[in-house]
Amino acid sequence: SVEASIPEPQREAWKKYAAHGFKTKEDFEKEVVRHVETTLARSMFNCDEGAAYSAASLAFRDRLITEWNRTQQRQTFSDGKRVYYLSLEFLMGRALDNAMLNVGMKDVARGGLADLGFRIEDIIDQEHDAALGNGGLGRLAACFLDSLASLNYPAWGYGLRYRYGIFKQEIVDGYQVEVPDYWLDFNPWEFPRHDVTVDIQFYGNVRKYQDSQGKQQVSWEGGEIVKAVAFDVPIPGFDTPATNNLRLWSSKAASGEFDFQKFNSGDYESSVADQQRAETISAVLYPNDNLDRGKELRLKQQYFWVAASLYDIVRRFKKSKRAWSEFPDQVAIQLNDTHPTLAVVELQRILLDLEGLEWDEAWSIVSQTFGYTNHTVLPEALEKWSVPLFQNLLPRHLQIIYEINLYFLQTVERKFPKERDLLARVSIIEESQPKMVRMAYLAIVGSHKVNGVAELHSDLIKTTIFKDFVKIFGPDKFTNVTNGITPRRWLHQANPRLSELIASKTGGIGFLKDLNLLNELEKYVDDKEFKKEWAEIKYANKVRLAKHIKTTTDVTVNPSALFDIQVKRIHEYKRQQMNIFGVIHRYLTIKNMTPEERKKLAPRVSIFGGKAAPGYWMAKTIIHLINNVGAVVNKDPDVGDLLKVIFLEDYNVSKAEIIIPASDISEHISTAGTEASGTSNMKFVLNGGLIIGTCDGANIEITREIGEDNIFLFGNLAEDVEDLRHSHTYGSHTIDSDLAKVFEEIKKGTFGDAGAFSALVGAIEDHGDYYLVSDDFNTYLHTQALVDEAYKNQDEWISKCITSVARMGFFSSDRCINEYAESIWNVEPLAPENGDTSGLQK
Ligand code: F58
Repeated sequence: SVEASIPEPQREAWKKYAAHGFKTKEDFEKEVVRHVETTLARSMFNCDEGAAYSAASLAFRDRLITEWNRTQQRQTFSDGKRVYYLSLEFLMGRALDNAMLNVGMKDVARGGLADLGFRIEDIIDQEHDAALGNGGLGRLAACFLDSLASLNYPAWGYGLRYRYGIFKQEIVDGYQVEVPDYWLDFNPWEFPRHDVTVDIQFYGNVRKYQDSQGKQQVSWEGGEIVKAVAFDVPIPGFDTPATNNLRLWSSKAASGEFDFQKFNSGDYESSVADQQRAETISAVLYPNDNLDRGKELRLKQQYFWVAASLYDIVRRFKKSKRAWSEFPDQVAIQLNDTHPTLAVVELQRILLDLEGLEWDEAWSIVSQTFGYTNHTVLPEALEKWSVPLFQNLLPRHLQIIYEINLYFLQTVERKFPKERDLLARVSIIEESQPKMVRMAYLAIVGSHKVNGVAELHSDLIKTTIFKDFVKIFGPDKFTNVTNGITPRRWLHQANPRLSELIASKTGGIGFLKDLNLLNELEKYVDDKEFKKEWAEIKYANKVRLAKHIKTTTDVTVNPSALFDIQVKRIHEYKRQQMNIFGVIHRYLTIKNMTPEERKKLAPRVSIFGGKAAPGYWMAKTIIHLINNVGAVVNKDPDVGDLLKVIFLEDYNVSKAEIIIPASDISEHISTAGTEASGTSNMKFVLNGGLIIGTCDGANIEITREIGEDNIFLFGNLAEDVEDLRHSHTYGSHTIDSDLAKVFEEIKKGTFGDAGAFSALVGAIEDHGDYYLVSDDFNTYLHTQALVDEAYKNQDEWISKCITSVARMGFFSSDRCINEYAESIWNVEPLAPENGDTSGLQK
């Protein structure tokens, strides 16, 4: 703030001693030793790998914060528009490796650590993942932060600092067991800002009164206050000094540590209870993926985070002393799904109740500021909140929602006077028992743009769940921004050897900033030497994964076998059950083969990984079946190397970095029309693996880019799904004959107690097969057979892989962020001035 700024005459001293962060290997070593000896209070006599990791991270953190400061100053002085990305999830994974690569100092760090007695890989491996997300949505937010910084966009992320991230998954006797993930024990990547706090109000009541000028005023009074404390995480861009900020809010009792009054009067328990209740708000990430549960604590989390973030954004805007009408020229806020939709209401409340603007003026500012990204069409995932719950927790916000709805419905009524049903259909308030607030509708009404995350998905939202809104607002409000991934983490960091090989053929590491340069690789599709190197790298990555499999599951797999991988959250719509049924079918086929026939078969390792939501029983059953099948197959001497079935425990970002580069084929086999985009499909192809997949989400655009010959597509199309479902329920539903054989075997008890899997089988046999497993099973098996055949011709296979990688430029999250910037946010990059370099070393 202005009051805390140092007077001009004393600033010389500050400039002279300004922190710069290390630049050379020697400086880096000095910093590491200093942090070990002072920050950590240890010495060379008790410096283990954990301490070395901490000290190395602190050295990098110091460097980042210097650039962070400069970036923030530059953005403040330039006084341009900023982007705020509001997401309840940021699935960041590890930070050290990423920071070293983005600032171009990994080799320096490798040398420095070696001088100090450590191997850099062991040090990187010490880091606990920041797992503040469930899956695709949270990881997308993390990729976006990387691109925003790398492209020099002035942007902040806002999220929650969960004390417990997504649970750790253990497999015990084939079952998933959840273990809490307490990750904050020592986190060198965050800066607590105990001076940046916001008081957040809950409950209470609303009072209307006339002020001294006779104007109607509204005040929200009483209830309870919880304090939000900011924790900042610096986000380094790649090959630029620009360092953005991710601000995570942590909750704390407003009264401080605990209530001394109560404490002194002997009421120890309740004084501590208040504190604990406040801290509960940011305690834990809800572990549901694509399911909405409507719990009060979740709504509290949402408001807590949204209110603190908006307070911060508005405070920053007010410092510029501009007129309110300029707010949308200075601020773009993106809603990552409906979870932050309360921000729309909160901004309207601030402008109306606190700043005294008229409704229309305020609403025009609000609706120009927000953009909303939808990530799902699954009805069970669309957020709704009960009106009574809202009334109790956020009484003023509920009033404002009713008013937003009233004005909205009035305009609809004027435009479509004869359509009574339409009003009920698009009302933000669902007239159910109890009434519900439909958050997606609120987000649409409160935003100037709504986007889906892949072409098919964006078309589907326009023709199904949001059809009425297209009619009301016109088609231009709805747009598509196909998802992307950061090539820095998902190629350069996860697959350094491939990155190096690509760099050697495309004129350096420029492709990491302009992924279309991958095109150059097409020249080498028939280059023998190049292909040999390519194959060697894939093999080495498979050896690395095989080692991981050995240490974690004690199963030995052959790295020459075809690695077939499906890693993602476990969900019926993603159809891991279809995959494991296919594996069982393969097992039965092998059992029935003669030894000669077996010799001709390509050996396969089927690898699964992913967490089931703790309350999602069917998903847990799928995990159980996979493990039981593995237990039978992996020790069957008839099978040997021909088939191995692996379930990798606790799939997360850092494990993905080992798993993805090792795949030959990966499975993206959701029922058509259910997976909004998928992003791991992009990661697998970028790492030189092929895909077996359905015509769903981004698979369709991947096919368009890389060519139909380079992907194994199968299954019914989205446009036919509805009719098929209808025919299951109202016509006759015969189960595919191969699938029936698989079910027979499960029922015989070959894979353990058949009763354990009866619901899984029953969902398909008796309960309508909602996800069309039986309908797609035949073409799935057939297409897997094509994969077997294709893999036998390694030379052609590798050509397909190289061609695919060469054509993946489109899927960089840089392209994606540029599209958001241009078509939704209307923001420009702010390039660092000449001479303002981070001392990049490649
Ligand atoms: C995912 N959604 C989509 N939601 O399923 C996936 O197709 C898409 O690629 C990705 O978003 C990015 O656009 C997703 O991950 C969640 O995990 C939510 C978490 C909070 C509760 C509701 C689901």
